Amino acid sequence: MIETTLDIQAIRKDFPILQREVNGHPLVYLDNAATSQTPQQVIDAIVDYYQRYNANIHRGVHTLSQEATDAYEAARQKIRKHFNIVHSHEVIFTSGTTQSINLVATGFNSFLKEGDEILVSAMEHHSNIVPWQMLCERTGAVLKVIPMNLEGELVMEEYHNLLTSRTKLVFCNHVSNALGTINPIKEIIEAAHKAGAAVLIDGAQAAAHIKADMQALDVDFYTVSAHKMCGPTGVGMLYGKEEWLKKLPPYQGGGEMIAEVTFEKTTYADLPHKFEAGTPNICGGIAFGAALDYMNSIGFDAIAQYEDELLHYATEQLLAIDGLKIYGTAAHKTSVISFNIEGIHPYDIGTIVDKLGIAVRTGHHCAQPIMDFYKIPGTVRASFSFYNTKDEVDKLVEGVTRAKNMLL
Ligand code: C6P
Repeated sequence: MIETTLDIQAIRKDFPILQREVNGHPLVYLDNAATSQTPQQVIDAIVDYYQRYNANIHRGVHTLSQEATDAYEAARQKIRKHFNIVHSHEVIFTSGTTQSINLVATGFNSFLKEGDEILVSAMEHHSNIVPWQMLCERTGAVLKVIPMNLEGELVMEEYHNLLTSRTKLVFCNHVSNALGTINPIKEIIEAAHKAGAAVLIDGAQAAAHIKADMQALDVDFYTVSAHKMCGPTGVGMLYGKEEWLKKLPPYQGGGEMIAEVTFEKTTYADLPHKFEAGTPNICGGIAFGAALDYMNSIGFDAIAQYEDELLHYATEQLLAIDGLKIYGTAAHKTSVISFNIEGIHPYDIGTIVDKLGIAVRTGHHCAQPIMDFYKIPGTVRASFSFYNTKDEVDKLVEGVTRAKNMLL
C-alpha cells in the first residue's frame, strides 16, 4: 500500500471543530458518512455572504442582489464543472438527496401505469425506497428488489434477469451508506438503458470520495447532499439530463419557477428555475461551491487513495478484536466500516466510545432492509474522511476494546 503524500496535519488545521474536546478527550470524529465536517474556507464563504452581500437572488436590480445572484450562479457552474455536466441548467439546487429523489419520484407520476416495474437495490437508504413505494401506490407500478449477497455486493446476474420491457426505472446508490460498497453503476446504467429504463443514482455517499462524471456515466439522474462533502446542511443537487428535466412537471409551485401567472393559467420558467420554487438556500449553494473548491484543492485521487489506506488499516486493527464482525466486505468499498461484537448491542458500544470523545453512528443507518438481511438490529458504523488519522483509528480500536471488556 502506497503511503499518502497529503499533509494530514496541515489539512486538520483547516477544520476548527477538530481542535475541540468531547467529554474531556480530543474529538475523534468518525461519523463522516452522516455529515462531514466543515473547513474554515467554507465557513468563511458563509460568513462573507452574510457580512457583505446577503440578498435575494434573480429578483433585484440592486447591487447586493446582483452580487448574490452572481455568486449563486457561479456555484452552479462549479457543480457543473465538477460533475462534468453539459449544461448548467441540468444542475437543480435542492435541499439535498432526499428532496432530489422526491422531486423525480413525484415527477414520474404521469409516466407510469399499472404493471410497470421499478427496480431498486437491496442496499438502499430509506430515502431511495420510500419515495418509490409512494410512487407505486399512486400509479400501480410494482417495486422489485435487486438482491445482494453476504459480502454486501449486488447480485448482478439477478439484476440482468429482472430487467424486462416492463422496467421503466432503476434506482441504486453509488455507494451504500451502511456497508460502504461501491456499486457497479456503469454496468447498471448501460443495462437499464438497453432495456429502455431510466436510471437514478443516489450519489449521497459517493460524492465525498469519488468524482462522478455525468457524461461518462450517461446517467439520467444523480443526487448529492453538500453536507456529506464538506459543505453545509440543507443544500444539495439533482442532476438530470435536459431531456428528462424538460419532460418532468414542476415539483413545487411558487415564486421563481414561473414565466407568467394569471388566475386562468400559469406558464413555467425554463430550466433550472422550473424546479427551484421560492427563495432557495442561497448561502448554502454558495458554500457548496466553496466546498467543491476546497476538496478539489486537495484532489479526489489523493483523497481516495488516503481513505483507502485508512480503510485497510482500520479493517485490520478492528478484526484483531475477538468476536468483532464486519458487515460489508465488498471488493470495492469506500472508507466505511459497519461492525458488531457478538453479544453486545451496537448502541452500548457507541455510548461508551462517545465518553472517550469518539463519534460513531449506531443503529440501522436509515437502511433497515440491510439490517433485516443480516438479521441484526443495527451496527456500529465508523466512517473515515481524509482528515482522519491512523492515530484516531487506534483510539477507536482502544475504545471498542474497552467497551467490550466492560460489557462482556
Ligand atoms: N445518510 C447516514 O448517516 P440527506 O439526508 O437528504 O442529505 O441524505 C439522505 C441519504 C440518501 N442516500 C444515502 C445513501 C444516504 O447515506 C443519505 C444520508 C446519512 O448514512 C444520514 S441518514
